[in-house]
Amino acid sequence: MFLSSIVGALFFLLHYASSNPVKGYVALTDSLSNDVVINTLPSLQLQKFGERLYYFGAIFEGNYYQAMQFCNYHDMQLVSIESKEENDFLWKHMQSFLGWGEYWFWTSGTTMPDEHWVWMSTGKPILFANWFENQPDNAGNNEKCLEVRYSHTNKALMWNDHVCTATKHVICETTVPKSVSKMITNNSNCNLTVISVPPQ
Ligand SMILES: [Ca+2]
Ligand SMILES: [Ca+2]
Repeated sequence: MFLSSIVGALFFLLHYASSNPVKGYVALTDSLSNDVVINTLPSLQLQKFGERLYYFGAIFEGNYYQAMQFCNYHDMQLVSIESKEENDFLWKHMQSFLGWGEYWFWTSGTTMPDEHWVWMSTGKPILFANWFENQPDNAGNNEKCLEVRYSHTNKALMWNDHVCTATKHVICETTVPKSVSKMITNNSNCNLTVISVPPQ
């Protein structure tokens, strides 16, 4: 009886570990309202690519405007993906903790206010792009914000225009290591919300 209980506990732990691929999370402390920061605890450590640092808000979910507020609050900017190398870096890093999941993330890309694609965080036009087939389609004449999709099979972040008020995860980036490092605290565990829908 005792032995079977031990075996059962081990089986549970193995199952739990295999179904929770997220590792290396750190907790952030926020004082924003729940409307702006929805369950930001915990998230990933900052990752370096060239002169940039990236924060993967795989726990945070909010609309485009809330995503921008979230990054700004942490002295960062909503991500602008300006090259294939940057797009590939983001995908490769996500692969290490998202595995076979599928997740949507907001970027700072938008067609507001004049129908031209720009990075809101930098004010620069979008030159490199990696759109899904048949995207951007500005469905309903109401898709003015740029989301990117992580999935294991695509081998790169794929892009789609979508409704700005939709809820997504977030990627932030910055070049200011000192101020960013102050917000990093302790390790913690978490569960991710799996999103698996085709682009609209
Ligand atoms: Ca960038
Ligand atoms: Ca679309």
